Amino acid sequence: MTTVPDYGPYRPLTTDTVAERLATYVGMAERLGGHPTDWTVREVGDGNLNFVYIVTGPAGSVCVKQALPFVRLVGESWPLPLSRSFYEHAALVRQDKANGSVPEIHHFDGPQALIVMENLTPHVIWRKALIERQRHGAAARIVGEFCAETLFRTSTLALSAEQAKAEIALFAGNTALAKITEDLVFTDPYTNHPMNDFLRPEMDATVAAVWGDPQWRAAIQDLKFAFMSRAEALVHGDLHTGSIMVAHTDAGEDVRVIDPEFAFYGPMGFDLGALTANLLLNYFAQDAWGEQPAVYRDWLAEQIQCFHGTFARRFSELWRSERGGDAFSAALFEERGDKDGIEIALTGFLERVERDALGFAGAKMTRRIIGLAGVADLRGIERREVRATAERRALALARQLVVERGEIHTIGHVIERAERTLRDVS
Ligand code: SR1
Ligand code: MG
Repeated sequence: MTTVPDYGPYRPLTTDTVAERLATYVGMAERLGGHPTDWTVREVGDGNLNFVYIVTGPAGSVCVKQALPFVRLVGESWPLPLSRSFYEHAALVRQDKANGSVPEIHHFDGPQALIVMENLTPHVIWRKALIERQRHGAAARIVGEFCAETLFRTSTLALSAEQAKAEIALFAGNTALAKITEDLVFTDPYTNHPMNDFLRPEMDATVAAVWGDPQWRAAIQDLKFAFMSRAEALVHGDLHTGSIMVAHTDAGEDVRVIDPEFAFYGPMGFDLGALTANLLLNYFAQDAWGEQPAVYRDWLAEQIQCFHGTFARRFSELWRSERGGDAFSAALFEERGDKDGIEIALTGFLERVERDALGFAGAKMTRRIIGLAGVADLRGIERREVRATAERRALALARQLVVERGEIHTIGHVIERAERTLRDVS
C-alpha cells in the first residue's frame, strides 16, 4: 500500500471483537491455533495514543495495534488521524529493510488502521527495566546500530535524489503527528500553556525561569526550525525508552524498536537526541529508585556513550562502504583520488549530527518535565522533593544542551556536565 487508505470501513475494536476480526485475516487461525472462541484477548496499551491487544491461542500469540481517531491520553476532544497507522506500517517496513531490529509484521489492515505483529515475549519496555535497575547491556549498541542503519540508508547518502524525494513526499502527510511534536516539544513548555503539566508548586520557580529565558527560547526555535525543515532521513520520531523492548533470551539479548507512528523525514540528530534524553532523565531520577544510585548512574553513562559511539562507528562504516546516493558522491571524492577529503567530510557530518542530537536531547528532556505526557521515571517518584530535585537537575543540563550545544564537543563532555549538575543543583 503506497497511499493512505480510505477509512470508510473503519470500526474500532474492543477486547470482545478483536478475535472475530483477526479470524478474517489469512493465516491467523493457523498461527494462533484452535478456534477464535478459544483465543484470549488482553488490552495492554500503556502508550498515549492507541489500543494494543495481545491475542493468545493454543498455538501462539500476536500483538494487535489499532489507531483510534483521537488521542487516547486525552480523549475524543483531541482528534488524531487514523493515517498514523499507515505511516507506522510504512516506517516499520523500511526500518526492517534497513536494519531489522523491529517486530515482525504479520498483517496490515490499512482501512482498519490496524497492524498485527509479533508478540514480543518475554520482552519488557526498556523504560520499565531501567526504572527497576535491570541491565540490558546490548540495548545501547543495538539501538545505536538501528539509528545508524535506518538514518543512513533512508538518506541521500544511500538513495538518489529522486528516490529520497518520493519517500519525503510519502511521509510528508504525517503532519498531525509532527504537529504534536512541534507543539508539545518545541512550543508549549516555553510558555504558560494550559496543556503543560508540571509538579506544582515545587517546580513553579524553575519553570517560570524557563519561560523567562530568552536564550533558551531562541535556541529552541532554532531546533524547531530544523525539525520542521531539514528532511535528512526517515527518523523514527519518538525514540524514547518506551519505544524499545528488551529481553534476556536463551539466544542472548534481544532488542526491538517499536512504535514509529511519528516517522517522518527530519534531522538525523532527532532520534539520537530522543534516546539520549530519556536515558539522562532516568539518570537524574535514580536517587528515587533504590540504594547506591551512583552505581546505576555510572552504568547509564556508559550506555549513553556506547549508544553514541556505536552510532558514529556504524555510520562511518556505511559512509565508507555504502555511500551510493546523490549526496557526497564518490565522483567528487574517491574517484578523484581525494581520500582525505571524504574523511574530513565524514568528520564534519558526524559533528553536526552530534550537535543537533545534543540540542534535541535538551528539548526532549524539557518537554517531559514541563509539558504534557511526562515519563514514569520522574512522574512515578512519590517523594515530591526527590522528584523536584531530579527535575531541576535535568532541566539545568537540558538548558546547557540546547543553548550551549555548539560548545559541547563530545558525549563524554555531556556526562561530565551531568555529573557536575548532580553536585551543583539541589
Ligand atoms: C499527545 S501524545 C504525547 C506524546 O506521546 C508520544 O509518545 C509522543 O512522545 C507524544 O509527544
Ligand atoms: Mg509510542
